[in-house]
Amino acid sequence: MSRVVVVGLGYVGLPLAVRAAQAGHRVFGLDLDPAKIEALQAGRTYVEDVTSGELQDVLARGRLDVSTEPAPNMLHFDVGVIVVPTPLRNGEPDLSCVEAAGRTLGRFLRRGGTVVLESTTYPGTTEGLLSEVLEEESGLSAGRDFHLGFSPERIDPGNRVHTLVNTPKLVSATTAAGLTAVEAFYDTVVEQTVPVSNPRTAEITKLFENIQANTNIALINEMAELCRLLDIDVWEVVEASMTKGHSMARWTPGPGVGGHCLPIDPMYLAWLAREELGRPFRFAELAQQVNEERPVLVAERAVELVRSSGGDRVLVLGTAYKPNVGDVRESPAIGVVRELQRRALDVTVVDPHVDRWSLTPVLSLEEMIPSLPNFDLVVLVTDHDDFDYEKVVSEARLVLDCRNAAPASSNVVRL
Ligand code: SAJ
Repeated sequence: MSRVVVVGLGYVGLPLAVRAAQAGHRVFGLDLDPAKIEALQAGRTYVEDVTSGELQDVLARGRLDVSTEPAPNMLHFDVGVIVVPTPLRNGEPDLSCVEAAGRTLGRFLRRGGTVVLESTTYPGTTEGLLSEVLEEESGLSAGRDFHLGFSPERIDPGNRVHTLVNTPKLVSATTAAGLTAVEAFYDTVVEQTVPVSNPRTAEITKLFENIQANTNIALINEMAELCRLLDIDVWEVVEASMTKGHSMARWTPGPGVGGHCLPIDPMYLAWLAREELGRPFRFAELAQQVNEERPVLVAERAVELVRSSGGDRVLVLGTAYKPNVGDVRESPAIGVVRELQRRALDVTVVDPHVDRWSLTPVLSLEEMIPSLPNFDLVVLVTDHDDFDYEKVVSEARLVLDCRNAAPASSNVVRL
């Protein structure tokens, strides 16, 4: 059993902290957000992949403590894991959270300790910025006095098949002894660890995983627009291509790409390519451009449809960035709604998973069905399982379906 500190208790950090506690470690979870800590101390989860029961169990057994403030019992931690956001600021990497977390851990780091970064970032962050702040705060030397590594998170929010435990976990460290320490920790929390040569390799592998997704989504989005103009059903093209059975992966067109990963992470590598190599990383930039155009395209199609009906009232179904989650970060729905409002349309939204939404009036799921006839157009942006698509089509005047989720009908137009 080790003494483990997890810095950042979001949709990646909380599952890791709870899993480490379940595996028998003594875990101390840190998060700057008092609302998160208050919820956790009350035994309430806020992450789809951790149930309140699992949380309450490790709290009751004294395996997990959480706080907004570091505490003396963090001293001499065995393993410190940094799982904090790595957003963009004005289109450039913002590693301020990683630096702050590194400084916090550095103050409690002692000889023999291990620090692992999980946050997605450009190659060179672990051995550069993070190593520097840890050494400054601790007075120790990375690789000699403490171990330092990188292990990318691969959480797919809401995915019940591929979980933290059964998704192979890349592990890396700056030294062989460090790799042994990092591997030993993760071997207690996941089924399979996959060592790679060094942190830079692990950092860029994670970015490659998300860039290939973002690029493929941009490709199918571009295909969708071409097929529409050629009067070809792109969804039939997708399904037909899958019959090949090999060397094809199923990507589907949509209203854009949301979440705090796919629209963000590739730009870390695009920035590094320009900044350090003086050359663009074209696929990342092109995919970003294509995907960012989608919400505007949705709004343009919606305006055409509404104007032809002489109305202006639009109901948007789904504001989360993907089905069955409540996260609106970078959600395409935000771009769609803002563009519709810019075109002076009267927009209302429904999303039973999203608690905080301030851009428009909100209808509850219960209010939605009886209200449908009051709207000139329904735009299906996020295809939550909660929506009764048969009912929506039967009650709505007109539906613009961005997800191929509604049944075919004379009043349904596909994006
Ligand atoms: N989307 C499409 N078409 C698709 C797939 C997704 O339009 O075929 C859209 C979704 O609607 C959503 C966005 O892309 O708006 C991202 O959704 P996602 O489920 O593909 O990705 P995330 O952000 O939830 O999780 C991704 C996953 N990485 C990859 O798909 C390579 C997940 O496995 C990662 O662990 C996660 O990023 C991460 O944390 O990096």
